[in-house]
Amino acid sequence: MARILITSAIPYINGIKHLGNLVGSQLPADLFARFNRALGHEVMFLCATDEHGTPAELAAAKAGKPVEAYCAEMHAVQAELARGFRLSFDHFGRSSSQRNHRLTQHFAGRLADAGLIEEVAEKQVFSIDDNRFLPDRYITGTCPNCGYTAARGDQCENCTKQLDPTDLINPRSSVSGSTNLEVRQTKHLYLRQRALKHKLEAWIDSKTDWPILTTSIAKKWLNDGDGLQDRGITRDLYWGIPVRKGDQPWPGMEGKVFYVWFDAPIEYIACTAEWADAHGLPDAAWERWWRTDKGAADVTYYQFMGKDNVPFHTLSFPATILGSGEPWKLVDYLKSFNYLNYDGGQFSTSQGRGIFMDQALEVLPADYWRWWLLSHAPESSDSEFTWENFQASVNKDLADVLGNLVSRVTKFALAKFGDSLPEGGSAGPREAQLETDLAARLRAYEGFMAAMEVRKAAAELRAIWVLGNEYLQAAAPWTVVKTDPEAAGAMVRLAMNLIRVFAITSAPFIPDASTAMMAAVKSDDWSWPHDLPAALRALPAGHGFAVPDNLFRKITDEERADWQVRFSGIRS
Ligand code: B3M
Ligand code: ZN
Repeated sequence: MARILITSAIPYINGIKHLGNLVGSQLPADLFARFNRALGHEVMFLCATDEHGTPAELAAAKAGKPVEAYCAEMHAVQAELARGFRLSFDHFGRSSSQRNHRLTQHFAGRLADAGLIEEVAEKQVFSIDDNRFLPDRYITGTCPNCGYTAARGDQCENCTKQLDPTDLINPRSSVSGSTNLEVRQTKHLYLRQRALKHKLEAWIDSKTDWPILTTSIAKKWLNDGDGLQDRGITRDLYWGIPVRKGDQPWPGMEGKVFYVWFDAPIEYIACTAEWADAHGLPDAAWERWWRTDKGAADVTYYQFMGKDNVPFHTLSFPATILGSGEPWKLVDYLKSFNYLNYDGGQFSTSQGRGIFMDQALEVLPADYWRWWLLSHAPESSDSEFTWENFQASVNKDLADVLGNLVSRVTKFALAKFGDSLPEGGSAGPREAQLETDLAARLRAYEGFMAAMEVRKAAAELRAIWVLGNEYLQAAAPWTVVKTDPEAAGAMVRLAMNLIRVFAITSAPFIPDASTAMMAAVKSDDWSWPHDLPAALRALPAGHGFAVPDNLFRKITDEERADWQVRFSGIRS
């Protein structure tokens, strides 16, 4: 039994996530966690909300709420949606937790002791009316290069020129629109990442099994242009983790907080501590997942995230860990994703374009979305959601292939043999062939799942369902029963066992349907079919079963057209 630590990128608190966010981290991480649990491994699967920073402050202000209350509410909303999508986190934490405060301050203290923190005096734009420093991207003005009037202080969206806020003509605060701005002196802590470059490089070079998408991004940031930059890890904000050196105050840094990207990945660790606290367990219970000197040496650690998060996980967070000089676990395998697009454009949180998690569940249950999203995961390239494709995939894969198999078998069996499995008959060459084919596909499926090849795993699972259908089609028990009821009975027994095997193997993708299938064959033995011949004989003659409600319904053309219109608009 292996020990497997899995973290999904932690979603920002400021609003409900869209399906592109979901398929880029949390959902594939859940697939992998469920698969490894099904194999009997010890899994710790974590996620949390990423609560700090200017976006959270502004979203709270927009909602007219204190930021603490806003975050608490949105955390509950996101946790509920995660449950709705059946995301099987062992804990869904909060980056604003006291655990994260203490750990973040601890890491900063260790980095300072190691001489890896530098204090840098800076000039920054202060908005007098807003009574706050403004991050570069919250200053708007006219681009000196192209004349675009809504250029941001970090970059002009129109001509892509990188800017300094002081380059802008007629600068104003994007928070309030005020032009009452001045440049003030401030001081920030910088993490001397450049001093860690060789350590980071050696570590990344040792990861020969990482996907190209991951390593190419890491190397680009390590070597491109001026190479790895030292990084400001503090901000002049109210909402965040107060800057302290371990449990000591940090003279000169009063009133400042750590940068959200400094504390967010530390939440992976803090989240595990929150989990232990929630279960009344001692520190040793979470440390055995993270400290190689306290039992984590045999843990394999997997991270899941969208490609835009890769630099922070291959460079910044490892710099924090390596720089601390303490034996914390580093990621072993980093699975990153491209983007999912929406119907000819991009999903966009700011523009409310696409389908958001709450809306998706209002329209259809989780399994439908899980299946489509995972079977179309943007792995080797970006992928696109279209309603036509979604409809086709649901109707064909889920309704026609899997759902139909289950309903046909159970209904036929009930009609001809009553509500328990018939006796007699024996397997012939067709059944032997099915076993061989199925075993081969099952091993391939396991291989793809273990390798986190999500799309290939989905294709293999679909092929497994198809094998079942083809078998039934060729064996035709509904014809055979007229002349040889015992032979038809043997086919039904096998088909019913197939349903159980399909339920177990499909559960990482479509957990609710799997539960319904197990209920239909009245089994609660979820053990993985390592020994397929035995698994196909697990339900004996006389075993009860029930006809379940339709597992999946079809999406009609009217519904599709309706949803297309409903989701084309802008969400407020
Ligand atoms: N919240 C960005 C995102 O959700 C950021 C991830 C943090 S992972 C430590 O894509
Ligand atoms: Zn411009």
